[in-house]
Amino acid sequence: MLKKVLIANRGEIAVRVIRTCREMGIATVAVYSELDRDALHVRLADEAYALGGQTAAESYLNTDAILDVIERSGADAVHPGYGFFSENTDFARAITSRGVTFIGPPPEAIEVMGDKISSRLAAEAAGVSGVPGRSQTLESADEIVAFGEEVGWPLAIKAAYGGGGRGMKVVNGPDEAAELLESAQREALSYFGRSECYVERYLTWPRHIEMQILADTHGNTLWLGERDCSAQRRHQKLIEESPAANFPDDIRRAMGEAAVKVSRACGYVNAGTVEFLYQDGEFYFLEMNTRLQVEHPVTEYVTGLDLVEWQLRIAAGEELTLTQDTIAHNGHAIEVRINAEDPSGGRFTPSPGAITRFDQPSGPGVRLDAGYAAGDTVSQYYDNLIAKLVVWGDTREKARRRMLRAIEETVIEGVATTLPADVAILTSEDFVNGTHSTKWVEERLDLSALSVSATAGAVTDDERVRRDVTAEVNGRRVNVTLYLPEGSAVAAAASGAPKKAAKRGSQSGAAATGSGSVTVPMQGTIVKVMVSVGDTVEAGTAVVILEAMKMENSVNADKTGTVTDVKVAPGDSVSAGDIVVVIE
Ligand code: MV4
Repeated sequence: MLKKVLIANRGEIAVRVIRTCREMGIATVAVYSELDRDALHVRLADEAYALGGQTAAESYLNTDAILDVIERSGADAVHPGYGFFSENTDFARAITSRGVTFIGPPPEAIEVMGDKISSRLAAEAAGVSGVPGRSQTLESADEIVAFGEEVGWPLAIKAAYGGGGRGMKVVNGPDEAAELLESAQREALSYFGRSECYVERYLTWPRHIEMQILADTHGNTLWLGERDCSAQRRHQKLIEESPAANFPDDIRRAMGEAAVKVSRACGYVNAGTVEFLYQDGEFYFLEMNTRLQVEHPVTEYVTGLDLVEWQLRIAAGEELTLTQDTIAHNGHAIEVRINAEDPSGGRFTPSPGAITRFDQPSGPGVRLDAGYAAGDTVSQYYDNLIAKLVVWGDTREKARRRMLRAIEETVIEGVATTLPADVAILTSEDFVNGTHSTKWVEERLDLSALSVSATAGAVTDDERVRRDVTAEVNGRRVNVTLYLPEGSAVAAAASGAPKKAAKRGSQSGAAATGSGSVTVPMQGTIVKVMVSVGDTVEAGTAVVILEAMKMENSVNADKTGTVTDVKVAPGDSVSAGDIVVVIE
């Protein structure tokens, strides 16, 4: 078995991995950026090492710093979580060449599934079809027109080397083909560095259903059941569930077997997910996610398995002790993502800041995977997922009601959260009936009346005599407890960090007036520009959408006024601090 695992991640997924390691008696090594010195994953790990830096690029994506910590800590394996290094083959090869185990798939499997054309070809070779289309790069718009005449409209043009929802264009008829091909290629080049695109039929009301698989190094590959992730907005999932509603058993089995074929075709090992679009009783291969996913707990609830435990056991070379017909599929699980975002008016504006109060739900059938506790700060630099709330019930309706009860018990103050939007989804007729699709939140669900404000809770100010201080000794985190005279300057200084954080949070609730030169907080790509010169904007409204680290973030007006300059266009790359819009 593995002895010491370094978790190259932060937030709830780092906490999730640490928990299973502790249960298995495996030592854990956390790494942290300057902003995460006191983060929950750091507090829970056996050892923690500073990476330095604030942004992800400076810290959690700093290969040299992480390789150095691997060496210093003596970790024999690395769990990458999701995001960051989870699908980075250079990183996987770098650690493997040092004799350290990468807790994930072989790099070759990541590569095959890394682009749409090669993954589509691999799936097809295994007898699993994607959406009807052409598995070749488009050379001219005539090919689109010919394909449309053959199979009918609409069609989708997709980036061959893309991912997520970026760069997809819907072509409604032959006259749109040339212009949309050109813009799809231009966007593909700017997002992904390669302009190649291909075409397939466009499904107008699909559900996103994905199949969890587990594969060991002994040739055993099993499917564990599906997750319906159709409740999403701008390719950010909001709610996931298993089993999918109105999803027949024979289709489940066929999808499971298809997922196993795709996994085998790319030599997959470890936990993975095969994504499908499902419409009118047919499913189509979309892509494979070669990592543990955010929504894995719903599968854990219905199967009773610990997916992280199996990742670790598989990485250690163990053989699966399960067989396909002994895998349980009990009851129904639902997960809602609690993000630090303000869903008012359906806008989902990032709401970083200090969490001043966090009352966690509990009781029967409730699981909360949080990356933060009260007093912790959600930084603008990272994914703003605070926690995942997961419930189990023996039927879908019982799980849905249990989720509403658990949300009622949850109180988060200091930052706005997506919970009000989750309640709107869970209580809507389409969700109750299971008739929602991937386009439903954006096209049918009306969130315009939603209005929430980040309430800043009272900051407790009791002076304690005991002081717990975190120090770094040669870059390694150690906790020191000081007992100091009440009211002394040292005692006040030592208690400064949490109080400062709380004050920042309460200020962020108020709409402060800025300079009017709106800047982006991090490096990324502009995906949408919402204002033009001459528009009147109010402080707090989104002016551009910035994509960074696979997340779309809205960048907001910092004051009320008239737009006098727009410095960016969709597809532009920007660096932290770049001015995008000027308001006077
Ligand atoms: C599609 C589609 C309809 N027809 N392909 C968007 C993300 C990318 N990975 C694939 N996506 C889609 N591909 C065809 N031929 C609809 C989507 C889609 C979608 C897919 C999964 C989850 C959410 C989605 C939201 C909008 C569109």
